Amino acid sequence: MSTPLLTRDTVTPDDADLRVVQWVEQIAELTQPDAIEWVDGSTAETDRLTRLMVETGTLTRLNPEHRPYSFLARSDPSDVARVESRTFICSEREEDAGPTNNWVAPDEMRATLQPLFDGAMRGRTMYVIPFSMGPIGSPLAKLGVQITDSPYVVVSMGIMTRMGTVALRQITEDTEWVPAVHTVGAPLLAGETDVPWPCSDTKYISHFPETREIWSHGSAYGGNALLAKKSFALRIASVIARDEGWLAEHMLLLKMTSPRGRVFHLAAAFPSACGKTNLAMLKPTIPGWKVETIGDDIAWLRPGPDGRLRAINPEAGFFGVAPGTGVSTNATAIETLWGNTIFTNVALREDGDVWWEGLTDKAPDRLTDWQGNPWSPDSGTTAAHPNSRFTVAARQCPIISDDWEDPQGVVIDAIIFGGRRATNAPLVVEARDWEHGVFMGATVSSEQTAAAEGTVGELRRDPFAMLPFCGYNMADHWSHWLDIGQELRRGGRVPRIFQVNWFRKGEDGKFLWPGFGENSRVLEWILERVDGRVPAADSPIGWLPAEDGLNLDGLELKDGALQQLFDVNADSWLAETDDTQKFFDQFDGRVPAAVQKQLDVLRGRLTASKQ
Ligand code: TSX
Ligand code: MN
Repeated sequence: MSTPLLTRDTVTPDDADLRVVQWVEQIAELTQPDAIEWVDGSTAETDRLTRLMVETGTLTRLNPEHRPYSFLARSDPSDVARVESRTFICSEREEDAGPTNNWVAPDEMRATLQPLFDGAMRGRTMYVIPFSMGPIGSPLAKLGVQITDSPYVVVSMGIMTRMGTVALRQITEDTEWVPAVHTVGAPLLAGETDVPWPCSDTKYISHFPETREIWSHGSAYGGNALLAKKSFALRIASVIARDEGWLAEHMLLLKMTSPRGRVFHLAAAFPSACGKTNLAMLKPTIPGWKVETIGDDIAWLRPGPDGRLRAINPEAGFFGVAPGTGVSTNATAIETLWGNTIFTNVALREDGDVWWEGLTDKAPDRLTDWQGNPWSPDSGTTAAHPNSRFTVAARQCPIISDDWEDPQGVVIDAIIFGGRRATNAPLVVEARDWEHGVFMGATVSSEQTAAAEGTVGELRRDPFAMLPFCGYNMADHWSHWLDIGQELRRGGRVPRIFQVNWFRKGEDGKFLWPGFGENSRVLEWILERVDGRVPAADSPIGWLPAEDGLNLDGLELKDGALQQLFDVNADSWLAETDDTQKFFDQFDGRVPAAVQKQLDVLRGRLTASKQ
């Protein structure tokens, strides 16, 4: 049954692919772990690892009466988020990474990483995690193997992916699989005691798009460490997708059923802090409509044999931001988190349950904050870290769609791009055609919300919400989208593209649109456009809802709010087009002509509208 390798603790599965076994041996030789464990994905294994982490202080078991099979992890205060400044795309040529990525030549990065990984796992167990992104055996799924020395990463990957023996069995002689090596970068000397959250100040999240490898050092947090997610399913997958003719996108997926029983599927891209998970779990306020969740973060989309665009959620769980998630903003997420959940950097209640800002209006008494200190509302800090998270299986979502694991994917009827914009961007606008939609994707932006990220109010460009996640030149990504449009056109079934903005403000600085469940009205309009059931009004920026086109039954908007939500001010839009041109100029002539033409046409229409 077992073939010992390197150390006596090692149990290599008999049927493991030889290339995987050899790679594991090679990484073990480099990183020098005390033991190797092949992860099988069983419940017994999860139980053993969580118990181990409770002993070492990495996890606190929550009160099972309130939150069964759930844990709180407190990270090191220096390791609380993805670090974009330490994320690298190591393509042979700098221009293939493009101006929006950190680029280092592959040889140079290998030379940097070699001494860092040398002996990095001393005193620790090396875990081998085979995983599938997408339903096991789906033609749209892809395989990977992550090596890590963090049991927290193992248990998290077990929630976020299809992990273990089922995935390893998919890897045979001629299967493509992506190797990902992760270390917290904190080797233990003999006799040295461990800390609850080992990590290192030397952080590298490195991607080699040409050889399709991922190497991550120094962090155990989120996307820095759960390499199946942003590193594989977006950065490496976007490169594979470009080469194979499909799309790996930062999009939620949802199914929506009309009162007449017509079923639609939507894919939507939003920058961070726009409430993607909230939209994926929307509770419609309009009667008769139903929303079901397929995914909240990543979509892989591919023109199918019938010419229609099909999509899967490659993930198996949600790694969602906790603060702001409450019964009034996302009751479905709250239901999803009933148990079997890992919470990271939230606050601990006296009764052994969790809390974060926005879970309830009022903080409970005697909280312990995310750093383990006593906390009260007048502490002057937040109880939960603003980037604190829940990690939970998607199947626990009460409105998970029955087709969320369809191996063929779901047919996409409409694609939505959003942003957080106080001005200019209307509540909803439809693109004139695919090229115009690609332009909308290329110009996605959000206004800065926190001074720490830059000047408040300044536009942060986030094309396709992919700025930190595209594994190749962003302008080439737009060309690839144009190519996909060509292919869909040949099949005769092109999804319609829309832009939405829930965050427009009036002169009083207040939000004009109530958002949340009321966004179902906007989705209804989008789907009725897809169905050809409602007229639209032409405007310089695309198709807007015609007079009375948007269903506002039972909704009280302030006087003038509707007009302001759809106002197109030619002068401020023209100023924005100047900014867009500057943004395009960054790409040294790689912006596709069809996208530049969209900008020129937009300027022409805006200028004409002033006459
Ligand atoms: O997630 C949000 N959505 C999408 C919901 C499906 N948020 C939270 C964003 C931070 C992650 C929103 N915030 C949305 C929204 O549609 N809209 C707003 C702005 C807003 C906030 C509060 C109110 C209204 C708008 N409150 C009242 O009107 C009372
Ligand atoms: Mn995301």
